[in-house]
Parts: sequence; C-alpha cells; structure tokens
Amino acid sequence: MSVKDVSIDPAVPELLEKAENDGLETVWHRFASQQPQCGFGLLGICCRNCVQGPCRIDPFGEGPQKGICGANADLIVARNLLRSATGGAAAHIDHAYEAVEALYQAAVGKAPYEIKDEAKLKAVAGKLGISVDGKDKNTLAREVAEAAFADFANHGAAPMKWLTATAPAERVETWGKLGLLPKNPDREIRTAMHQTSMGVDSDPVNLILATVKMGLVDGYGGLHLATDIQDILFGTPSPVVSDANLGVLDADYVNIIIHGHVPLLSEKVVEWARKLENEAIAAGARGIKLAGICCTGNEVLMRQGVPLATNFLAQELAVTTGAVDAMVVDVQCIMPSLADITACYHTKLITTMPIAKVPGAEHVPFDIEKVDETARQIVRIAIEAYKNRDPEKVRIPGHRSKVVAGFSVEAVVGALAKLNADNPLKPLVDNIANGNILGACGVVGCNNAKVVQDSFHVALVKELLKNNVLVVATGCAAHALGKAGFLTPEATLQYAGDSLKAVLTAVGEAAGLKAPLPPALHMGSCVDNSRIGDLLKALAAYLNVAVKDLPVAASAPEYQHEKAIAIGTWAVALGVFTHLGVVPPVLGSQVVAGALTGETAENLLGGKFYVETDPIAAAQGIIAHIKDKRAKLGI
Ligand code: SF4
Ligand code: MSK
Repeated sequence: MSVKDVSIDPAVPELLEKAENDGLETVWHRFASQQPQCGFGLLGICCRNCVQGPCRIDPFGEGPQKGICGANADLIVARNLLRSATGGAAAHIDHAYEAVEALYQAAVGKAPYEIKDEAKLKAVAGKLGISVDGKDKNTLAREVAEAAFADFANHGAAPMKWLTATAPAERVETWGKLGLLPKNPDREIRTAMHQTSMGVDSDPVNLILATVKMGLVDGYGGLHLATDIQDILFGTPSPVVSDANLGVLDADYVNIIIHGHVPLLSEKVVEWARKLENEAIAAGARGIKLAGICCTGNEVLMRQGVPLATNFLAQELAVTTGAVDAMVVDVQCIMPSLADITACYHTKLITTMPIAKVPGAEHVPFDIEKVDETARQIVRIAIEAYKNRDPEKVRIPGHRSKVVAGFSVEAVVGALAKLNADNPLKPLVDNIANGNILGACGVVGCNNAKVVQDSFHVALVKELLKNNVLVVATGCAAHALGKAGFLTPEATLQYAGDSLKAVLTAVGEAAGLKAPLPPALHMGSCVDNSRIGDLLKALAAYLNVAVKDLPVAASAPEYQHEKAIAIGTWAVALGVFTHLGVVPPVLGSQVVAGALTGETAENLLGGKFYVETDPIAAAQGIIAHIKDKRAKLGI
C-alpha cells in the first residue's frame, strides 16, 4: 500500500507529504513495516497466558493442535476474546468511575464543577428509585453518586442497579434467565481475568457467555453510567453547529487540541481558553482556537461547540501542521508516537492522567480539587509555546466541513415533539411503519490502519442513506462522517433517498431549523452509544416489542480498540444485528466464530455479529436484515 493512498480525508495526503519532508514516520509507515502481520495472531490462536508459552495452534491441522497445557484452538480464541472485552470494559468503567467521583466531589463542594443539568439529574434519580422531593441539586447529586458507588461496592447477589434501572425490562429478564446479569463491575472484571488465567475455565461456551456478560458490564457500568453522569455535570447535549477537519486550526491563533475520552479536564480547558484570550492576544496571537480529537473531541463538540480536528488515525498529522501549540491528552487512543512528532515542532504534548504518561511529554496532573488551576496552567503553557512557533514549519490544510452535532435522545425527542407534542415518538414510528424510513443503523467506532481511513464509514453510510436507512453515529465514525460532510442538512438533500429526505425535511422544518435534519445524527462519543441503546429502548417500548424485533442494525466499520469489542458485544446482547468491517481475531475457532455470528447468538440473544469487509456488501447485508425484521413485524 502506498502511504499516499491511505485515507479519503483530503487533509491526510497533504500532511503525509509534509511529514515525510520533515523526516517523520506516521502510523501508516509503521503499518507498512509490520507487514505481513502474524497469521496466528490474526486468527486468535496464539496464547501467552502462562510462561510455558507462547503456544500456537497450527490452523492447517498439520502441526500442534494443543498448547503445552492442553488448551485447544477453541479455548485459546475464547479466552483471548474475553480478555479483550474485559480490557475494553475496564477502560469504560474506569472512565465512568472517574465521572462519578467528580459528581460526588462537586456535590459535596470539593470540586469546582456546577451541576448543570438538574432535569437529567432528576430523571436519573427517578430511574434509580431515589426520591427527588424537596432535595436541592447537590443533595440529590450526592445520592445519585452514592447509588453508583453502591454498584461498585455490591457484595450481594443483586444485579448492577445501573443495569436494571436503565436496560429494557425484557432484556433484563432474558439475561437473567441466561445467568448473565452482572453484579459489581469491578468484581466482574476481576472474575474474568481469573477465569481466563492458566488452568481455570477450559469450556469455550462458558467463556463466550462470560464475554456476553462483560458486554453488559461495559454497556451499563461503563457507557450508560458515564453518559448519565457527564450529562448531569456538563449538560445534556442539544444540536450545535460547528466544523470538522484540520482546516479549523488557524495560524493567527494559539491552537490547543484536546484529545482522549474523559471530559472532566477538557471542559475546564475550554472554559479557561475562553477566559485567557487576552493573554493570547498579548502574546501576539488573535486569540485561542480549540479543536478536538477522538471522543474528548466529540464531548466538547456536543456541549461547547468546539470543532473537531480529526479522528484517531490522523492524530499525528494534526501535530504535523506545525500550528498546534499544545496537544492535551487524557486517556485512551493516544498514540505513543505523539511524543516523537511533537519533538520535531514547538508543540507541547501535555499528559494529564496518572495512568497515561508519555515519555517526552510534559505531565500536568489532573487534580479534581484544583482542576481550575490545572486548566489555567495548561492554557498558559500553550500560549508560551505559541511564542516559539516557527511560521516556516506551518502548513494547515484548507479542508473543513460544517457539522451539526449534539443529538442526544432528549434532543431527538425534543425535535420530534414539534410535530407531535403529546406523543413525540409517533411521527418517527409512523414513518418507519409506512416505510418512509426503512430502518436505522448506528455507525460507530474507530479508524483502523487496516482500512483506508474513513472510506468504509462513508461508503457504507452513502449506501444506507440511498436506501432510506437513517444513520446515527458516534466516536471516530462520527468524525469521519463530519469531515466528509454527512452531518449537515445539505447532506440530506444530497444523499438521502426520497422518502427519508421528505421525513427529515418535515422534521427539520417543524423544529424551526429552516432546513432538513442531517441524515446522519451525531449522538456523541463512544460512551454515548448508550444514547443509541436508550433510543432503541424507547422505540421498542412504544411499539410494545423487544429491541431485537426492531428494523435496526449497528456497524463498526473500522474498529480497532478493545473497547469496540466490548461495545459490540453489548449491542449483540441487546438484540442488535452488529456488523464488523474488520475481521475480529476469532477465525481460528469455528466454535467461537460460529457462536457469535450464527444461530447460537441469535437464538439466545436475538442479535449476532455480521462480518463483512466490503462496504457495499455490508450495507446490503444490513438492509436485508432490516427488511427481514420489517416483514416479521408485518410492516
Ligand atoms: Fe500455552 Fe496453556 Fe500457557 Fe497458554 S496457558 S501459554 S496454551 S501452556
Ligand atoms: S476514540 S475507541 S478510536 S472510536 Fe473513542 Fe475513536 Fe475508537 Fe478511540
């Protein structure tokens, strides 16, 4: 693969050329130098779970069929998969836990955050069975935080409260019958690590069921918990207009990029960047521009209107512009190579979390009680760095696209309420029932160096829209669609099939937008996949069917992270047909691959994985599934 042909984002080849001229290596160069990748690893049949190994199974049946301890391919693949899902869930749960701690500290006056969304606070409290009567917002916030802490301290037999309070009742019953209801998220992670250690579980089916359970730990102890708490603290998103792609950087300004996943510090960096504009002007700039990468980017886009710089694969190239004064990172999806790239420019790489340090970066520790001081210090480091910027090294690609983001469930229902105030979901459901909207697909997840950047997201979505399938998007998929111009009213006119276009136009007009709703609705970050789950729950409840019966699907076309494996497993457990555009490392075991993509998953859960590496074929597979569900519903 030529490194010039790695992305459909027009900013990428321009900056790759600059990177090469500046003597830099990027993710794509390293991907090329890793070829060919290990076939055992790709199939999932390599085990390092004890020091007798590594052991490898010969996929052709001629060499060893068992590891030294006797583990066969099915066991090794199943064990590796559960460990990946556990890694992903751990990341989301640690994130959610930090948000809960912040809420608690804010509620007791120890952290300088205002509780911004009292309505959401009351709604969450209500779901948890906490009485809201006569309580001020700090008291109620403390009680909600304590309810979350109680899940982490749960030593009894009751399932996780956050799950039973937020998941569809029909699902809770189904998972209960299968013995899959998780209790304490921390304990589930510990148990899964134990279960997969050498000489414990050797039953691949039992391990697959544990993986499904880990998906539920992720979905409710991670995604849903994080979204709820972040909305309470920082506000539930509502539609906002901004821009995407590296053209949002401006050579005349101090440019600060915020990157990672947890918005606790980045919200404050945004606040302080706005407060310290004068210092930037005194330093000779025209002000301060902020831009986001990965899911921290999505968080501050939705709530603060901060533009998106780029998604996962192009994070190094953002620095290569030579115009970034500080890249502030928290956790997850931060390439270790950023330090090598920032070393070639004046850019300050600032790490902030104790578990995510990078040699060569400046570490400014996030301390919740002093978060204002931390954020102020970070902005001042950026302003100082700006003074050292070398204009000769600056090249900002001219590409930027308008985006409309921030479609929380509350915002979607709010827009629909303009059509039917008493029964907001009715217009949506009526249009699904009459076929104007064929169905819906959540397009989510990462970039992956194995896929031409953004190409799968865009080709798949184009095909779905043409066929009147409404798209909702999160994560780096949402960035990809934003950069390619799919998050705008204009995209509805350009890409949506006629009946979908008519519906989106009617809703947009009724909502007072004077334009159609975008055909792909930006619903947020990776943890905000919980919003998609909530929307499905509401639609299923309205129709009095199970989520598994809805004409919907999910797709992670370019996923790379373990978190995506956990999220995808949660989606399947919810009953959703879940497409993967990159082959997961399970093909070394027919038992595991077959269970996840075949009748076993479908019979037990109603959902299953669907692996297809061609975007058009994938869209056709999703459409066929949606039509099948419609036929079964008799619509
Ligand atoms: Fe080999 Fe078994 Fe040890 Fe894995 S656990 S490395 S298969 S001996
Ligand atoms: S940031 S997890 S590359 S979506 Fe959420 Fe993007 Fe995937 Fe990271």
